[in-house]
Amino acid sequence: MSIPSFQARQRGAALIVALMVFALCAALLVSIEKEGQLFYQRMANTFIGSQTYAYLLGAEQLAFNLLKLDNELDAESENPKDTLLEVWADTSPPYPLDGGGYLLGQLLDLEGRFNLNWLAGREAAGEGAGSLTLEQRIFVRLLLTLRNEDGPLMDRFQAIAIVNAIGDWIDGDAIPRPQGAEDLQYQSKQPPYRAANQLMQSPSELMAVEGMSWSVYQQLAPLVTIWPDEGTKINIHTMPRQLLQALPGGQELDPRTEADAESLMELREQMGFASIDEFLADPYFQENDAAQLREILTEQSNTFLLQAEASIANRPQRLYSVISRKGGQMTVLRRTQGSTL
Ligand SMILES: [Ca+2]
Ligand SMILES: [Ca+2]
Repeated sequence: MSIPSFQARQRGAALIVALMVFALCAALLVSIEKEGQLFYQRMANTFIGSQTYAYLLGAEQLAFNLLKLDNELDAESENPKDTLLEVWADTSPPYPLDGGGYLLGQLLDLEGRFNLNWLAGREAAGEGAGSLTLEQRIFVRLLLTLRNEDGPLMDRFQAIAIVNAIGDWIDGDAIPRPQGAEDLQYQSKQPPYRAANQLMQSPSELMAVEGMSWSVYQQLAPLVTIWPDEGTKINIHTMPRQLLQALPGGQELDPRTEADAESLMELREQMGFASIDEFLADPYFQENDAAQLREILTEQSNTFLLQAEASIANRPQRLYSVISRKGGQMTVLRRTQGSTL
């Protein structure tokens, strides 16, 4: 081995080591930059998320102010009402936010809906055991108004079965009603579960009840509620058309047609109803026991649902807040993000 060739090999080895060190440094730098970008992205996401949520809470405050204002106006009125012609019910266009985002919100009256927890009742023995209560008959009719392009989503037999299954779901006992469902039915499902045997805590519990399907639930969800938990009535000024179709009928279980309810809906949109008595005096209710219906109707509401959406950097977020204004005091009863209640 000659000395020059030994030196040349040494130089070669040093070059390889230098190249390896360079490659290692380059790989480290790329990795550090990637981590840095991820860190920056995470920080930006957190910041945008917090900022959007702050806007959504702002929408809640705005809703409080509108409901307070309405409460003050109602306090000065001789005939206080909560109607869809009032300011709180306005659907305002999206409010533009800095940087191209938007904020929008809508207040809905939950006391214009059917309260599912009404269905726990049973017709008193002696008045025809096994028959349905006034509220249960209204709910059967409401179920029969649900339709798709092929016609009604269910027949009367299925509607009564759902009403009884909901009653069993809520009532404290384990004795099934006719066509109802208690633990026995739910424990044979995969996975097995048990009946709640208490008042519903969310309308989405409906999906666990025997006989309920996704298509029925989707149509029913905007028509039903579980709030307020006491003193529930239906506001004649805000109830949806399907509920108006379901309201009259006495002992009958067929709902009125859309066309039947239309003239009353038009009257409400144009002039509003003067009072519950005037509303019930309409020939639409002639076959009914007006005194019995009057018991479950009201002209005022104190439980509302705010549906708000805010978007910054094309990342929309939603907030659903159930707001109570009992005694003029604003309280958030439930707040959920992303999905409906
Ligand atoms: Ca009002
Ligand atoms: Ca039960």
